[in-house]
Amino acid sequence: MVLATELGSSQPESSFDLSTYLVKRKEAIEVALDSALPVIYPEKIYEAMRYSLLAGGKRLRPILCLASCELAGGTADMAIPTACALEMIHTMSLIHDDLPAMDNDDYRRGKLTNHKVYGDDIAILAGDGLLTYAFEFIATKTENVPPQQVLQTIAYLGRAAGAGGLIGGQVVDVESEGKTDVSLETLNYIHAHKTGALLEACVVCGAILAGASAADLQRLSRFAQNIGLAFQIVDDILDITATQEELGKTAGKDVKAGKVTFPSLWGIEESRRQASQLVADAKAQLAVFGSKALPLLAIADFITSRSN
Ligand code: GRG
Repeated sequence: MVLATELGSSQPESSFDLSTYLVKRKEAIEVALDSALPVIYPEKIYEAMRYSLLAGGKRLRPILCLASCELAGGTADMAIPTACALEMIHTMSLIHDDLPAMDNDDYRRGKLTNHKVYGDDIAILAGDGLLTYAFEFIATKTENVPPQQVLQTIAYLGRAAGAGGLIGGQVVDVESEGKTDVSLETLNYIHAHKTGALLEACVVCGAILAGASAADLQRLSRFAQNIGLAFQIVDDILDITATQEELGKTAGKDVKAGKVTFPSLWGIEESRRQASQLVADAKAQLAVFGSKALPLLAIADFITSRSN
């Protein structure tokens, strides 16, 4: 297990250096993910799972989980197995999303997609392997957290990943494909579920592990719902404005597919304004936490300023 010192300690209250924080946290998460998933028999499946899990990415979800656990008075060590599990679930959703039956993408995180390297059959199974292992990992590796809080975390995550969360969002997305009359309400549903549900689970589960009160969980949930939507709006903008090299995946896919997105409904400038407003609303939810909220506040700002 990763030690608190390796995870980088909490920052001094007056200043907060987000880039150093993100680099340190990302390094610690890479180490934890690497040791979480050794290659054993049958090697092929573990190699395919590791191929995508260790392919980089911003590691935003585990970083949010650790930050939220600390905000709520816990330690990063308490949340590291859940943080790894969140990245496993996120990665499995990317593997399945990239399959020919879904988005049919050739590149992800700057590398060939899982099915391009291992074939559709193994890619499906690698996703399944990561999804199931995520829950096993939380249940078996979480230490120094009351069992009731671990159970609540597992239940929250199961709901977020399931038909009422990621899967539901993906289903409505798939059903909306090729339609030009997708409403803002439907678009909001898709993204609140497909992207927002897991981001919310990151923040809420971190705080559950720390034993946060129901009122604090509510505040953190509202914070995360807002940054989740802002994250997706920025994602849609970047699909138009960024290059394949910057994104590590095919750029301009939405326009090419004639997909209804936030910028296609609002234009880029208004989309940026909406994303900034959502981030401002998100940050307002954390006012009660004072300087303990500095990392989450800075991450919220990063969501609108990011370039990939
Ligand atoms: C969870 C059981 C289960 C099934 C998955 C395929 C599917 C169902 C859902 C699709 C979810 C999906 C791909 C949502 C898009 C989310 C999104 C904006 C991804 C990009 O996230 P980043 O930018 O990527 O954080 P990195 O690579 O940095 O981690």
